[in-house]
Amino acid sequence: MTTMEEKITDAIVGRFFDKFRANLRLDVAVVGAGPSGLVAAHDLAKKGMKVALFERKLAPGGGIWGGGMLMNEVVVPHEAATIVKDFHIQIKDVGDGYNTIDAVELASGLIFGCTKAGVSVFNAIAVEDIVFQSNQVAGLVINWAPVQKERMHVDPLVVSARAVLDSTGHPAEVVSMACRKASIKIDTPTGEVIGERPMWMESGEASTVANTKRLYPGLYASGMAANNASGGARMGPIFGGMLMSGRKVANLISEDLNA
Ligand code: 48F
Repeated sequence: MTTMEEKITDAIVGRFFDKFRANLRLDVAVVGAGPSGLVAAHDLAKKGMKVALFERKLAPGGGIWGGGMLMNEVVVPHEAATIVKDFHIQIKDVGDGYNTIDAVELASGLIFGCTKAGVSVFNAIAVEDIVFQSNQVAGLVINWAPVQKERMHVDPLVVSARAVLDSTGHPAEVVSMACRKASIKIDTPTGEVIGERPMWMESGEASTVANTKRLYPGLYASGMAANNASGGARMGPIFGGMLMSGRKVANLISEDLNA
């Protein structure tokens, strides 16, 4: 007879590996579950794409949870309110064109919206390299985050994807890795990662969306990763640019993949 212990372990192992196996060949692999990656993954899944999101930390949500300086409220301008409403997240008007959102509701609402839209979210998995074939970014090299953190000498595994989205926030890890390891020139004014500029909220909000684009065949960037790549300013706890960047990149990727 199967013991309860065997049943529980078998259920988890079986379900996890079914999920993992079903995501070895993707339309879009999203790296980083901050606001821009979560909106992008959600929108792409809603458009019928096969999407998986890989997040190094145990809890997806990126820089949302802590609001500004650990005060867990964030600000979103009116022009991004429709995106938030798509996720049934509550906003509160504070005048002058701005709204506040409870940071915990924003993070959890975006994550729940993603999974409900059909995105497979793999937390505690870090992306450590890209697949680069025939001059195209074609997938991700992944490993358990604790393996990376402990610097264990353990070989990774690989998933293939028609498009890779770098939504890793300030470090733009995937784009930087691609430039360094594949020696590619990306679609920025210098052909390289220019680096994030200091705080300028108004400029950073606009440049986050403007800098959201395809940087190389198969490689896209959103959110602060896009600003880092193209030299945009940081903007702190206002999240309109992040949410609109996620929506913009989802439209770009789906147009490219459906072309
Ligand atoms: O930084 P993050 O929230 O990304 P974002 O969408 O939003 C930026 C804002 O949170 C904030 C801001 C708002 O004005 O400036 O900073 O640009 O989330 C990025 C996520 O990517 C994960 C990281 O743990 C975080 O949750 N990440 C980074 N590198 C990797 C990764 C990696 N190599 N593999 C997997 N996940």
